[in-house]
Amino acid sequence: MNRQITRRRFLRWTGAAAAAMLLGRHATTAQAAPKAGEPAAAKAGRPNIVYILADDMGYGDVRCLNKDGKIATPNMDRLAAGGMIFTDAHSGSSVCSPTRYGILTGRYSWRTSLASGVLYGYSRHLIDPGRMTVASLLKAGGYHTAGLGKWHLGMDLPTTDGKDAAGDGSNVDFTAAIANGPPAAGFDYYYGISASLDMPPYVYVHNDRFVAVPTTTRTYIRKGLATKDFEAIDVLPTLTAKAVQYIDERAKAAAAGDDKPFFLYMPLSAPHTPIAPTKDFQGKSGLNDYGDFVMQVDHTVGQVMDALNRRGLADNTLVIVTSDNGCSPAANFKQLAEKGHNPSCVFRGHKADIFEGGHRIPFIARWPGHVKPGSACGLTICLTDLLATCAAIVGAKLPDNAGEDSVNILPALTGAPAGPLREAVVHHSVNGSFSIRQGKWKLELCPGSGGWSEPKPNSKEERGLPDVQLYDLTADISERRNLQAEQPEVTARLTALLQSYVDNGRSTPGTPQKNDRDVTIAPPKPKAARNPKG
Ligand SMILES: [Ca+2]
Repeated sequence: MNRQITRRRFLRWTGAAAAAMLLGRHATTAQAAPKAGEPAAAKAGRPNIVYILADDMGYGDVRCLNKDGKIATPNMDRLAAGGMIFTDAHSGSSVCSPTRYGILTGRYSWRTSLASGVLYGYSRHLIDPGRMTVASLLKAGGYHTAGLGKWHLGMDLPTTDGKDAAGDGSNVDFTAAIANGPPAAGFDYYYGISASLDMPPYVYVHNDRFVAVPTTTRTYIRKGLATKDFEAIDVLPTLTAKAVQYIDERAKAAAAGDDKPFFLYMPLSAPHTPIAPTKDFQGKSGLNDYGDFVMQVDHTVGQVMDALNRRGLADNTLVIVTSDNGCSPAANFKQLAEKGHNPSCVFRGHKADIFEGGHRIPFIARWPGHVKPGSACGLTICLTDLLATCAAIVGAKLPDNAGEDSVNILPALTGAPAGPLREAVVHHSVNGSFSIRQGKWKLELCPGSGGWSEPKPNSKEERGLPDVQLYDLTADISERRNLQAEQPEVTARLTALLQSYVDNGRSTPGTPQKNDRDVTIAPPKPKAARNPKG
């Protein structure tokens, strides 16, 4: 299958230099433009793309997705009224770093060296600098690209002794340039934090530099180096203000003749721990501080939409709001249940799990003139699909060594897909357990949650359970009746399909690729699941 960049289109949009760079890196030969019709979007003018990624916000936390939800989310509801909700959207993993890798590269993270768990604030880069990302694709396609938020994909920090950064940051040279961070992944502009809001260093990063040298410490779950003026409570408002400022700047640039569309990737730091809503939101949900923090995330969505509307950009912008995994138990499910609210809606489990609560996530898309207002889509999609979707929007063909697990969801966004978009989707839990879903069938290659809910990996509750779980999600959305013994053919078929995705280094059509490590789909070796608050 031809997945190579369409040279002619790139030359036309970006000039020879950018196209040559992209082609040199990702493709060996140039191809003529595809004969099939160009995407409508490419013909009509490329849209701006704004991608807002909440951190640990559950499917059930968004009112328009959960009629029984008790958190007011008027801005996300308004976005849905003007666009489309997806009821079967999934993150590739049930924790932060691997999902983010998948979003930006279109490749499942379990193909990398990260076999389980997450990265930390001083971790080295996970995205190979030679790998195409959504940002590098769009940049080569003529976009201005910005990232505002929590990176959590590692970056190579400069050190005073030439060794890797120590876990406590003691050898980091906070005055020197950072390598293989957001700029290397294709972002023209980046402002944010290196990992989760509870992972040091508590120092903002601007492009490839820390903004200041930390001279003190802070403890947000974890203790670590911090600048004197860094406060966790300020991070979401800061990112929101930066986003509004960025949209204003792009509008001014357009007025001055720079008509580049923009890609704004906003991986928010919230409602992840430390759960720290600002004073304006404290007590507002009537539930608990987590409910308040979700309301503040919703407010951020509203601020971004207001800025787009104020600048007349909303009509030509594809806005996506989603979450990197399910809600964390840090939200206090028991307390929320007492008020009638379930962040996981009808789904079993939560963040970190192989169950639906770990990876079925909110997904709302708005794009006037392309996405039907007030519509809903029940097709299975995955956050790894962004790369292929953006390629389709700009009329580019992906090379074989990019977006190995990315499927174009534009047919779903714009109306009438002929059938399922994906052959299947693969999920991964915090301890490295696999699951594969095809249609109504979901096979989980572990006896328990593979994460933080019961039955936990290697717990006494898990002992004696079958090695695998097979659920019929049409009849049993809450994954309670394991059918693996009754449906051995389905179990065997899905196991073989997953193995073929591993062996081929990809789950989409194209030339087989290599994984970065030997991947085994068998249940992980006994090791207690840690709670890294990732
Ligand atoms: Ca997360």
